[in-house]
Amino acid sequence: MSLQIYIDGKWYPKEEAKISVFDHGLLYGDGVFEGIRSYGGLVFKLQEHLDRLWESAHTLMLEIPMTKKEMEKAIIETLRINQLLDAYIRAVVTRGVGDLGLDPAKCKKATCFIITDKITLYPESLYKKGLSIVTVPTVRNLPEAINPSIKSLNYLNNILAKIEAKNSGCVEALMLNHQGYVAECTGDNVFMIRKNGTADGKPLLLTPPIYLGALKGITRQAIVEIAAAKKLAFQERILTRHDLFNADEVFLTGTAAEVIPVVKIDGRKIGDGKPGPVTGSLLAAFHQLTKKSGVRYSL
Ligand code: PXG
Repeated sequence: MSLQIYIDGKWYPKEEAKISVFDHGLLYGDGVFEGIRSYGGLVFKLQEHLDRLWESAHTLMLEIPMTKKEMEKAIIETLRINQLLDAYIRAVVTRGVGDLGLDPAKCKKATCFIITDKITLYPESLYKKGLSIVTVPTVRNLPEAINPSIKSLNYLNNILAKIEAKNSGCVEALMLNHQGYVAECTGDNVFMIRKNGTADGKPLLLTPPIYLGALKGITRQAIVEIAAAKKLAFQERILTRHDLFNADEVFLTGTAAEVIPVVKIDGRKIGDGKPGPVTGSLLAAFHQLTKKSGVRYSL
């Protein structure tokens, strides 16, 4: 059976799942989305993803034509119809069908669709060997322009950065903000570890504050909570490329990547050039969390 896609209350085979060319999500990138995962019949951090979707929509004055509970039901029903226990879930809300003008008031009702599919993971070798990333010239969107905390359908900023990374032979880009401070990657938040970073010589985990121009990542938050439970010292701190170059470990976090080590940035070796022990223990703890927490469903 073909993959079934939810659009505005009905399910369609993927070949027939279509939305209008007059939808402002397509014409202007006017809409919001979430990328969510389920692990063995548990939807990970579903409430947090729905909250972020609703917050992004609120800022855009985009009214989502269903409740969070209804969206939750629609997601779980879509997973069931497609018989998926381990899945990548994409929930999208667009401004809806309007005319060729910008005016969102011409769009009478938002369009909601949900795609659930098998997840395509980064190859296992990247977790074993670690990523090599590169700083790109395209800076992260200004918070005063398109705030990076809005998970909108306008991802051109990130796509340009991704193209620049790929042109340099890397799969991921390090993005700075307009002041030159580390912001995030194209679809992941960034962390670093100093192995003797605390006053008493213990490891210190650092990540840039959100206001410097990053998405408030749900995986980022999970890692911060895991660090607290492990009594690993953590601070949000303004970071430069110099700080990352001289870190003992660097890793990225995101729904797709989970926790992935970075071993080279702009040709500089990070630490000993191999994925580090703190990154490894955070990834293991994250895997544990995905196995035991989430919204449970059965097929
Ligand atoms: N920063 C940005 C810009 C993102 O888009 C993250 C950080 C990580 O957030 P979460 O909540 O997932 O921990 C994201 C999320 C993909 C893909 O297929 C990932 C995202 C968006 C679109 C596609 O890897 N990212």
